[in-house]
Amino acid sequence: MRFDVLTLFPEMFPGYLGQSLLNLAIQRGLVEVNLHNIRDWAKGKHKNVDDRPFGGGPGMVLSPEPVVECVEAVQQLGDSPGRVVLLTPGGRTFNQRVAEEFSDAQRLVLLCGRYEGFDQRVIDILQPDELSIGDFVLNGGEVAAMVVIDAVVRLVPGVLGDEQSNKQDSFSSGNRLLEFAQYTRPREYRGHEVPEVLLGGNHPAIAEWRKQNSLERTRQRRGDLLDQGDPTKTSADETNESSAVD
Ligand code: 6GU
Repeated sequence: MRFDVLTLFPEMFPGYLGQSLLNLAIQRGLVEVNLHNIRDWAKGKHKNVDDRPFGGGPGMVLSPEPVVECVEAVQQLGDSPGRVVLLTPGGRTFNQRVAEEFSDAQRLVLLCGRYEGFDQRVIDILQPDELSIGDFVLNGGEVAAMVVIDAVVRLVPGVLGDEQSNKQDSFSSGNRLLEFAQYTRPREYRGHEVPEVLLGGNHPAIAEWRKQNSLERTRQRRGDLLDQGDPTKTSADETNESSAVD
């Protein structure tokens, strides 16, 4: 899978991209991340990429020309154009469902904003998928782009090694339960003991303990996940079941 990241701050990425799982995926050729500096498409002596908003107000707005021209040039690279994703607090909220959908793509073009945002013509012309990572405001889309890459890369076949591991993840299709508590050695630490059932080899009992622990944690922390029906099924599963009965 190929990612192209368009940003005014490409230096923010190499530290993150060099990190273990992602670095390994890149080394194995499963994932490719190309960084592009929007400023390289700015014209004039000062290479300006932003300007004051028409109508007044604080901050600066990213100009349409360098952004649109950067996206168009980047789309010419590679075998086929990618899906354009613009990272903005005003976008639809990213979640595991969206990560699953993106992991089916061959190529994603991630457009990171700064300042007070993009000139609206960028959106009108490129018609990107506008995406937010949650209800809070970041200084720019770079960290959000890393979040999207991180979540999507885990779903690319071969990246995790064990293909089962992401199917069981919380929030993946078919699982709306939080993870159960995990323990390793020592058996006792500062008076806190590992639950007895995990120490014996009774695997059905261990599976039952883990299921109950997941349910209990989900009830305590994220009751909203349990209000949506069977937490081990997707809403699509439930729709199919009821139509099968009809
Ligand atoms: Cl994608 N960008 C910015 N600047 N802030 C955000 C965000 C994105 N998602 C949540 N907050």
